[in-house]
Amino acid sequence: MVSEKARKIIHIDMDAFYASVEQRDFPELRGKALAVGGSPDGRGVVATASYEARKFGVRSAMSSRQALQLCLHLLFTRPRFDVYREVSHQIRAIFKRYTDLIEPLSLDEAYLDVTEDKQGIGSAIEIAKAIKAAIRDELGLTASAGVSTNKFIAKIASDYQKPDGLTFIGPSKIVPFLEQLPIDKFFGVGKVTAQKMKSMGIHTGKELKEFTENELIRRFGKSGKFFYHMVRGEDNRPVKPNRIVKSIGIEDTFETDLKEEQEMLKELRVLCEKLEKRLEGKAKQGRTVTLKIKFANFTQITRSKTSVFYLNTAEDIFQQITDLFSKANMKDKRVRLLGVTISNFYDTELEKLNNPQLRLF
Ligand code: DCP
Ligand code: MG
Repeated sequence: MVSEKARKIIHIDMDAFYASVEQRDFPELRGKALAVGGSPDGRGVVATASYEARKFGVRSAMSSRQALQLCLHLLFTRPRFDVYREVSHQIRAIFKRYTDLIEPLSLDEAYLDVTEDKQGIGSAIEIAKAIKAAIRDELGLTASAGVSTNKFIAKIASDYQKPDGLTFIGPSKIVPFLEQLPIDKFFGVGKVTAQKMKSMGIHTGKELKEFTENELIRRFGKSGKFFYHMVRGEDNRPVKPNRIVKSIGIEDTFETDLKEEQEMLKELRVLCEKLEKRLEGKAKQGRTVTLKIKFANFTQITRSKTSVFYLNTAEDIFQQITDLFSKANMKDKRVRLLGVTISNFYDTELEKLNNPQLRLF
């Protein structure tokens, strides 16, 4: 086998991002259990919680009511997306000092390929240290970094010693690291896949490795191939700079198939709320909404609708979705998966206008 030159990949993720920005800008919030998003009257959901609040079990996407039950003295603030976007640009400018190969995943997270770095530092660990120091000194915030030879391992590594962590997983450590890793930490393994793997006796990477590629493909389709390689530390996905996001979607596979339309609408509403959060994080709004329904017999349909307005709230998206749903023939159908996607983004359309070579037609 011809081995490729090892890459040097860094994954950076800001610590308790929204909450840390609020604590930085409002000193009276420092050291306090704080939730950004949600409200003290119990309505809405928490976008993120300060580490002081996490000690009590408060987490992202938790209802305010539940968060308050866990932490009576929890403080709430409203999110300030314009400030988070500004900080996001500032961290990107710091990354740019070292490499142009930057792939942002959200406002607070990015992959960097520093195999060749602009300053000739040569060591990915030293670069990660320098980036963390610049974020601390210049922006008054902390980030965690993961350093390895591929994206998947770098991302897991950045999460390993949060907050303010720096974790390096070198080539010789990758295989043992993956062997002990719980299966639900693997990239692409959601709750339903994790459940299925557990029912096959797979709880860790080591147990996943006992299955042949064909067996995994048979059980998990195309993802099976991906899992087979992933658990062997083989992840060649490149760091893709300036990714133009064309659509953002969210879907859920249910442990038991849904039978009632009311239940399906309830799940669709939850998906729209989650989608709204994702859109906020990426500052996106789009005109086309797509509903995806996969039935118990694995057939699937998708239905789309394009509005004249740009949409970015759960309310507006859900309205389009209910309309699409009411036109689908759901009689006697059982549903195993529902998905909601939004596309035709405002900024992508602008970009196409400004860069004719990006035009797809
Ligand atoms: N976010 C959100 N809703 C979620 C998850 C996250 O609105 N369900 C927002 C708030 C977070 C930001 O995105 O501050 C970044 O998400 P992370 O998952 O990186 O979480 P944090 O940065 O808050 O915490 P951590 O220190 O665990 O990275
Ligand atoms: Mg983060």
